[in-house]
Amino acid sequence: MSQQDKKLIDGHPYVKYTHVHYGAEEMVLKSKLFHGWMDTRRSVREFSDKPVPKEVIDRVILSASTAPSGAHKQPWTFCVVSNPAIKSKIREAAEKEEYDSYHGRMSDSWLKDLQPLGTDWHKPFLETAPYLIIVFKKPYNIGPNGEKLNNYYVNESVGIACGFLLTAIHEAGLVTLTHTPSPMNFLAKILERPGNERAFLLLPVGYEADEVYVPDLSRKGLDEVAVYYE
Ligand code: IYR
Repeated sequence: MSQQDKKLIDGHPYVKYTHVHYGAEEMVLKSKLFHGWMDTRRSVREFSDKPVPKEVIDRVILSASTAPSGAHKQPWTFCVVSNPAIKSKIREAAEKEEYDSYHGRMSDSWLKDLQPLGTDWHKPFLETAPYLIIVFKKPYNIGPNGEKLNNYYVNESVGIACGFLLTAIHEAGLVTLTHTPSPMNFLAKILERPGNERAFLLLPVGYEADEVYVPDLSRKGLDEVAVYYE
């Protein structure tokens, strides 16, 4: 980047920014193709144990970490588990919580809503998938003197990063599942995370198993999800 592309504004460094521009037709086509591609993404609960190149995991995490965040604090940590013993520990703890959820903690209407998805407390994918990515949010950072430095819009920021992560995983030709065992504080314990990290989402990542069926669902149409004020 040449010198004239950078300048100080109010004493802070800025760089010149221009985004790529398309003609209207190409823009419509690109947005159409992207929607079509994103609409092929599905949550998958049965995984193959086929190995995945680690660099793909590194890259999807880097893509997730490009998400905007409150005051650019990037209040997230992505823990990547491929160690079979740790995966087993996570499965055991998650299934214990899920068993209790499915046998009393979840309401009847919640269980009824989940019936078409065929979920239950068994979570074999926690051992089968070659990688588990556990996303932690950081409500605060710890300063040099041990003081708490609050982050901002942490749920929004980490939620957006997870959206980017799902998109990057799909783009790489891999599948995942947004798994939210509840409560999920066992994850910070097993992974020995520092006190300022809270588990946010667990994503098994890999290839789908042979012959996987997913619920035959359709997505809401534009008229159901968007309201235009013209
Ligand atoms: N966390 C549980 C239950 C569950 C809840 C919802 I809402 C889902 O869309 C799917 C599952 C589980 O992972 O089985």
